[in-house]
Amino acid sequence: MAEYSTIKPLVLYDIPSNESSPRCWGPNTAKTRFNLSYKRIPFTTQWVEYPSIAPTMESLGADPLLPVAQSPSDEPSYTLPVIYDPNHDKYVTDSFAIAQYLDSVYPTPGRELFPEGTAALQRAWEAAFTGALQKGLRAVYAGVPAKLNPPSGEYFARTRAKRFGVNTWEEISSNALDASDPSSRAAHLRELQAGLAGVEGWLKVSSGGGKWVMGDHLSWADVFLGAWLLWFSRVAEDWEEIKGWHGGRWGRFFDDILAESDVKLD
Ligand SMILES: N[C@@H](CCC(=O)N[C@@H](CS)C(=O)NCC(=O)O)C(=O)O
Repeated sequence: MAEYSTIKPLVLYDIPSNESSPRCWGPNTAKTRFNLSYKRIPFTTQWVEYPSIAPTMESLGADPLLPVAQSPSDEPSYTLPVIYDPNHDKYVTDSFAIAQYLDSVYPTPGRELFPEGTAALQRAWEAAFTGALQKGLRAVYAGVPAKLNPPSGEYFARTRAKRFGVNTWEEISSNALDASDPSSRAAHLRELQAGLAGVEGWLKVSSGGGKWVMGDHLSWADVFLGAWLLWFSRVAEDWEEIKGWHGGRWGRFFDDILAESDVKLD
């Protein structure tokens, strides 16, 4: 494997939780964290609170996320992760584009995130995976604001309530996590479990019985799943239960990808 210990460290822009260590928690920035760690590319983290993402990225000259990377009706918007590569004086936005950039500029033979010819299929994996879990995600989202610093917590609750089409965040959080409403909480968890059952079915037909989506080769598709598991582990009140589902597959997968990536959590 190529050795990158002598290059200038890249900068990963990430959103902090309100815990001192680790501070990382979000699924999108975690993908890049896994990628950099797995490829053994040195990096430092620059923490940015949600309301500061757009002004900070605009002032740095980083690109907004283009609508095509989201849905056709969306406006361009500033999102994290963004990386800055001082070795090429370049900012890159969007976890998928960053992974492709890293594969092309820092090839690491044997640790390619996109083995030849697999990028389109891996893009499709993202869509299928996100679609499969979408309905149960309220159980995870509900735990986020309490994990963030006040400016980010307030921003997250306000913007995500709008995205879910509800007036106040309490409609999300009480639906999903109010222990006095067990059926509602259970309903969201069961949706999540059903979504993960679908993903488990895909993993079961992976070649040669290897533990990764592509058998023995860890790729972007695994990082996508691993980053979501990191998110669940950091914010979902029910993580202990979730990681035991499907014969303990999710807990095992999470431990495996943390170890294989040697992920720098910060
Ligand atoms: N497809 C993008 C999605 C990035 C994204 O949505 N990031 C969230 C943080 S998890 C964000 O920065 N949101 C900004 C906002 O809500 O204003 C990627 O994978 O990088």
